[in-house]
Amino acid sequence: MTEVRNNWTQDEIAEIYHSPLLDLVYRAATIHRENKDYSEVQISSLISIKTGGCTEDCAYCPQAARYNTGVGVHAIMPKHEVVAAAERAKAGGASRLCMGAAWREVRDNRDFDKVLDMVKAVNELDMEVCCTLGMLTESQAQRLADAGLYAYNHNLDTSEDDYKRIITTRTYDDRLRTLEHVRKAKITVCSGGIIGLGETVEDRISMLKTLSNLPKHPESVPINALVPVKGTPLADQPRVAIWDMVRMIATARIIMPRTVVRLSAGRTEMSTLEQAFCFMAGANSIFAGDKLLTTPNPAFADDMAMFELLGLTPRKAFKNGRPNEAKEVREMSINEVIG
Ligand code: SAM
Ligand code: DTB
Ligand code: SF4
Repeated sequence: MTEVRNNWTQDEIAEIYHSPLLDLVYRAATIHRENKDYSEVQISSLISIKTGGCTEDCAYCPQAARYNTGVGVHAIMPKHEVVAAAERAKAGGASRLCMGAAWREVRDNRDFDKVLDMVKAVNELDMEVCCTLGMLTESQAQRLADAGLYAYNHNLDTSEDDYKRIITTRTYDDRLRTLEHVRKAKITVCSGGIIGLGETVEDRISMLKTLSNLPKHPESVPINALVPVKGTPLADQPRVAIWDMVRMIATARIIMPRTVVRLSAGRTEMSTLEQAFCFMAGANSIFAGDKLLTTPNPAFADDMAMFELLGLTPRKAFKNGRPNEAKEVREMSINEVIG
């Protein structure tokens, strides 16, 4: 098993990122095979439980109220609809359901009580439940953990230096604080970013440095390619080159060897061959289902055909144990010793 390090430097990561592409992919693939069952790919299904009308100014986001993107504002989805969507996703092979809300932060109100109920209900379906609801306090994270939340998604998006160019309504430290609250509540951490925002390569490397130098690596790191949406300030950004996606995924795989690296937004623009290269480079998770939160995603049947063609199998839920189970606790302590 590859050593888990939490002290990667910018120069070390840059050297990996800039290595000749085939060497980079070969190294990442080798590490992937040493640490993971590389033919297993996690299928996570996304559902937008509260869409649009967000107060934040994230320059990429179609759900920010201040941009004219055509995304309407909806009330929170009823629990029965969420459960029905979860059941459909499970029947299709998804082991995780991620519920997203267009909120700056969670408030202790009736909507949060509804989310807690949804978490309990999806947990009872024996799926890994994930939420992405914006900033959390320590006690909100604990309430989500008590309801059975398995993972919390909270992306860093870009580097600390670049953050102000993309979002002015909160800080990088706000983001890191929420990740601390999630860790403290013993919920697994899902945190990654977006490429194609107009960031420099140094920004990408710096974001990977922040993620890999957290006291414990995130269990999942989503790598999103920007989906440019009309009406947002980043609507005219050029499409991300596939090689940039491959370099990000491979570098993440090498520096965070036990982490699930998710090939996230942007797959509708990628061919099967391009996605195969990303799996080769160490990606072992996707968001599946016809929609991400508000933008399209490949059709489920096409993804299943791709799995068949590439010999990939969907990963089962709770492979690393449930939170607070002996196996998980044991793995955490080994990681902590190594880290
Ligand atoms: N409001 C919460 C938050 O910001 O944490 C949760 C939902 S938010 C839509 C979740 C993540 O989606 C963002 O952090 C960002 O990384 C990603 N995202 C949003 N719009 C995107 C886009 N147009 N292209 C790629 N990723 C996007
Ligand atoms: C993540 O890293 N990507 C997902 C999920 N976490 C919440 C969201 C992608 C959103 C793409 C734009 C949209 O569909 O609105
Ligand atoms: Fe709101 Fe999240 Fe979109 Fe930012 S990314 S505008 S916080 S929904």
